[in-house]
Amino acid sequence: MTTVQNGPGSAKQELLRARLEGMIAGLVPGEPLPAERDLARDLGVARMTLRRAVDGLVEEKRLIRRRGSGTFVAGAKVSQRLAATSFSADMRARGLRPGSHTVESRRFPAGMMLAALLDVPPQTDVLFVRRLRLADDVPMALEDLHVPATVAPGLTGEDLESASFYDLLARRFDDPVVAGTQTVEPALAGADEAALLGVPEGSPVFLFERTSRVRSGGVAEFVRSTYRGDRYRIVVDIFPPDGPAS
Ligand code: 16G
Repeated sequence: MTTVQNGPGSAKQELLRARLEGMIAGLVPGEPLPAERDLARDLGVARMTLRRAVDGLVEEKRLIRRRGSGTFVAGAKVSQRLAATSFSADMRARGLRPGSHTVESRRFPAGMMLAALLDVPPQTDVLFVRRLRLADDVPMALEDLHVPATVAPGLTGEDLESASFYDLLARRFDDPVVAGTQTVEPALAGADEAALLGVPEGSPVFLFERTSRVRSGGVAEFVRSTYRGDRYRIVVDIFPPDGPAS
C-alpha cells in the first residue's frame, strides 16, 4: 500500500532523505531550499512526502523553517572565540539575529558566596535573571545572570527581555564592560535546561562562568551560562607563555 511504502523509514523515504542531505551538504548555512512545489517536482515526489522528509530534518535542526519565508539550511557550529564580547554582538557578527527571553527574575541580598564573586558587601541587592539566548529564534544558550544593584541600579528582568545587557550597561548606565574572567568546562544538560534549550536531557553542553568588570571598576556580572554543545565550538588564540611575539 502506498501509505506503508511512503511511511517514515521506507526505502522511498530513505532515498529522499539521502537526496535532501546531499542537497543540504551543497548549500551554505542560511541558504534557502527551493520552494516546496519546485523541489517536489524536481525530486519526483508528492509534496506531502517531501514535507514529511523536511519535517524530520527540521526536527533534527538540520533545517530551519521560517513561517512565510521558507526553509533554510541550519547554521553549522558557531565558532566562539573566548573574548569579552556579548552574546548579541557575537550573533550579529555572524549575520544571526540575537534574541533574549527572560525566563525568571528575582532580587535578593548577595550573601557570602555571591558577595565574594561580585566584590560587594554581602547585604548588597542582587538581580538574578535566567535568560534564554536565541539566534534567529533558535535556542543557543541559557544564562543565569547575577547583577549587583550597585552597578545597574533599577535594572529589571523585563529590561533584559529582547535586549542586550552589555548595550544597557554602556548606554543606560554609561559604564561599558572592559574586562572579565571566564572558565569553561563540559557538562550535561539537566532536565530543565534541556527543555528550555530544546535538546534531549543529558546532551553535552559547555558550562561557562564569567565575571566582568565595567569601566568604573566594579564587577557588573557573575554569569553561569549553559551553551549547547551541538551548536558551539570554542576557539582560543594561543601565544608563547611570555606573550604575543612583537
Ligand atoms: C555572553 C556572556 C555573558 C554576558 C552576555 C551579554 C559568555 C559565555 N557569556 O553570553 O556573560 O552576560 O554575553 O550578552 O560569553 P548581551 O549583551 O547580548 O545580553
